[in-house]
Amino acid sequence: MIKDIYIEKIYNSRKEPTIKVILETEYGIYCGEAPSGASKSSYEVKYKPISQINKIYQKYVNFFLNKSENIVDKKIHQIGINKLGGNFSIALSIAALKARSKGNVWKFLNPNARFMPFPLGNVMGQWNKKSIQEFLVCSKEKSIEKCIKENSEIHIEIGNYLKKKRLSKGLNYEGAWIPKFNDIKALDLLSRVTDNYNSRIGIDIAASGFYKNKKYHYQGKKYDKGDWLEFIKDLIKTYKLFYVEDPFHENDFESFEELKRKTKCLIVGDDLIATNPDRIKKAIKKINSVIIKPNQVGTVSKTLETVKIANKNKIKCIVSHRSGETFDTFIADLAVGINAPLIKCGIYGRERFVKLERLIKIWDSGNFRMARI
Ligand code: 2PG
Ligand code: MG
Repeated sequence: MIKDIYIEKIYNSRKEPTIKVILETEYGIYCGEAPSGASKSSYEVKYKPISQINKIYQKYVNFFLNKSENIVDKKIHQIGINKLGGNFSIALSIAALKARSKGNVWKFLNPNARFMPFPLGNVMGQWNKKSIQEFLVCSKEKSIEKCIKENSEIHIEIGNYLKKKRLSKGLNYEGAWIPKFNDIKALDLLSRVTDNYNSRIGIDIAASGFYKNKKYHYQGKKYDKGDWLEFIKDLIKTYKLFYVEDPFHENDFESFEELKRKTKCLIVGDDLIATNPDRIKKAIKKINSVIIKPNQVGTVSKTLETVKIANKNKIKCIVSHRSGETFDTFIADLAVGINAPLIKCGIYGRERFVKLERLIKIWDSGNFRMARI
């Protein structure tokens, strides 16, 4: 039973204001926090400005007070996420699930969960919308602690190299190094470094960011969709990529399908699906993996609907952080509880690391082994 609800303005890793919802129940106090994206899909639910949240809270808080935490998501959908705002909805929904599970979300979602997702770490990245957005590593070690350690070592080694050569522009939103050189050089460096580790390379192209007038405007050149597909296929082959996220713009289901047919790589839909059950229904047999970001769709129950459709259709779920993150560790529990083979939550920065720490804690609490990808 929800005895009281409070809201608090907090700041995400980008120092933007966001919202924390605090639920007081008969079993204790549970919180949920709303992260925020920078490169968003147009199919995501919309956030309300923080200045309006207090008014929304006043208007709707009575719908939830003295009700069971079990019906929070149902009530959110009755009211409508467009009225509550995606930020208020997701923070409330996460807090309610934590209350339902008395803080042990992964166990509540799946008491028999035994597999630990492999962490995908952001090592390099750009923020100019004309290049590949993220260069990722994923250790193949046999325990979560070893995987985290190896991802961190690669992050440190790349950082040291860039700083020594004066080729670093600092860190981006996800705590990854921004190199002063182009994507091909970044991939060359990453593959040289990872050769000495038990690791794999992935990228998030976030291709919607540079798709305009039916062409991909990439590093001074224009590609039509056929040429672009060949370019990505070559990258996968040359750099032995195991993971490619959003290689095409958010409406091009067909190219995702074609690329999936032509390679063994994980072809991952992020902006394409926006964690939306209706969008994943359209992507069956077209992608082999999907990004799961609960704040894209506004409630945990809608997120789990998308996961269910993905699992039924052998689409792998990759739980992911947002570029503007909070200290909430919910996505770590979610990844374990839904049996996700991968979790993308960065390497560097406290908001990222608390999620990895939570995974270590879960690992230590039971009999886990690393997932099968
Ligand atoms: C992505 C993310 C997370 P954002 O595209 O996958 O790294 O970025 O949260 O800005 O959408
Ligand atoms: Mg992405």
